[in-house]
Amino acid sequence: MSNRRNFLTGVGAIAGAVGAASVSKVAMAALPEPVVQTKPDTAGPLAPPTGRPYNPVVTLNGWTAPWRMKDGVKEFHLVAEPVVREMAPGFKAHLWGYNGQSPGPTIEVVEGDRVRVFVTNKLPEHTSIHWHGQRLPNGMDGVGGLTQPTIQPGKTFVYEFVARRPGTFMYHPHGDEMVQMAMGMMGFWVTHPKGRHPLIDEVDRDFVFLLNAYDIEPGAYTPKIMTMTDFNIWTFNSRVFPGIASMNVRHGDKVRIRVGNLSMTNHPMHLHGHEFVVTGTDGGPTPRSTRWHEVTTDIAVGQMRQIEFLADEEGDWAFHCHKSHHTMGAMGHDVPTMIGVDHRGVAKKISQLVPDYMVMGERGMADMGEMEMPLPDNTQKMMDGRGPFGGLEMGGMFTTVKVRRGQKRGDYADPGWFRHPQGTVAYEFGGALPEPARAGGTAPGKLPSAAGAPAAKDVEVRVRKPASGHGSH
Ligand SMILES: [Cu+2]
Repeated sequence: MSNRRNFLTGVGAIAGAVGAASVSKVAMAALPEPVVQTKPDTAGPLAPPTGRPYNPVVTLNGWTAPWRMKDGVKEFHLVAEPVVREMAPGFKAHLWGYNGQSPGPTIEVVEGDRVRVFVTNKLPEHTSIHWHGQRLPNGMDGVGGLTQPTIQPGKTFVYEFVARRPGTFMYHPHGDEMVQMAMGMMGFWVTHPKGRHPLIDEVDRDFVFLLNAYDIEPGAYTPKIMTMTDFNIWTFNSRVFPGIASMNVRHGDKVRIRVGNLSMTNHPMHLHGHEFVVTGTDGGPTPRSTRWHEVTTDIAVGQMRQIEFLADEEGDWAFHCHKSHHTMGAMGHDVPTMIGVDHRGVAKKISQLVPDYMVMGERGMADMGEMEMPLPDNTQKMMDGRGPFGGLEMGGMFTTVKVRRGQKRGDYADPGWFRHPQGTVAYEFGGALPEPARAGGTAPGKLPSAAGAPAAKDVEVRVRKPASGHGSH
């Protein structure tokens, strides 16, 4: 077990809290001890100590729940509880999650396993867990009020079913769902195939994470729970760049990345430098005839996609949501477009009155990533993270796939920034700049009028950056 794992066995005294549900006599026996993770680090793969073998996944800034084997049944214990999640260094959020973290631990089982999950509710309100995508008895589906009574605070329920089909799944509450998912309650579930599967290839690396979003005001610690679309913190597994771990692989590795979307909008996920195929959805593996190469795949709300590619180009390759405002951090929505506006005079006057005054975005917004504007405590910088060449100007759903020849098989350690071979980095041109030829000899800054046409009144259009009121992300 990786030494980065820091398991505390905090919640010991809940035996006897078994509540209303009585699934079987076995289920009424002592509960397995819940395992709690207090750090947001990426834990190494958890090789299965019992049960059938499989190639474990690695959860970005997360971990896999250990289990107890009891009479041939894999028993897990999830504790729904308030947690403190470090979203990035210097930025903590008060969320709800499972076993010390949001998202909760990844559950890994094998096709055909009988699984029993004890769910203890330590939240101030009722909850339930829905096992998204699973084939199971209706009464185990976890929809509060529809298929079971909700789990009241202090109570423990038992879910039990056979993991019937291999694939990529999620779990989340189905009781006060909008609030509880806005607070971070969710987790990943992987059912590995029990043997060779015609549509599931063996891979060298298998990463998983969830897309989620929060509305946390600068300086606040707790997400706003009534937000429907206007979220401002865009996360992989409740982490924002530069807090998101890189995916470190060996040159030549076959890599699988499984992504589930439990935010309230779609995310076109984009990989640099390689083409991938979508090999599975929450419905299972895709038929080979449906797979084509692409570099971006859109993941709608409530969907999962698993992508696969051969990591055969060395370097630090960006992997991010292609909605550009989803790779940025908490920002006010009322920043006007100031590009091209010279307000030095005004700024000077204001700064005599307000010493810290800064004008936002006079030359674009790139300056804002590095500027020393005072921020409230516990606020994510809007665009943070430094690379080997300077600021990355990314603050949300962004990470890298680091492909290295020197990476050992099975080694997930961060190799640091890529050292580019000499002569392979874009460089500044040092020669003289010729005047660009412009149609009709129009002066720079003016739109050329149609060739030959009499000079009509020029129409100038200015592009306005989306400011307030972009409610439909
Ligand atoms: Cu996005």
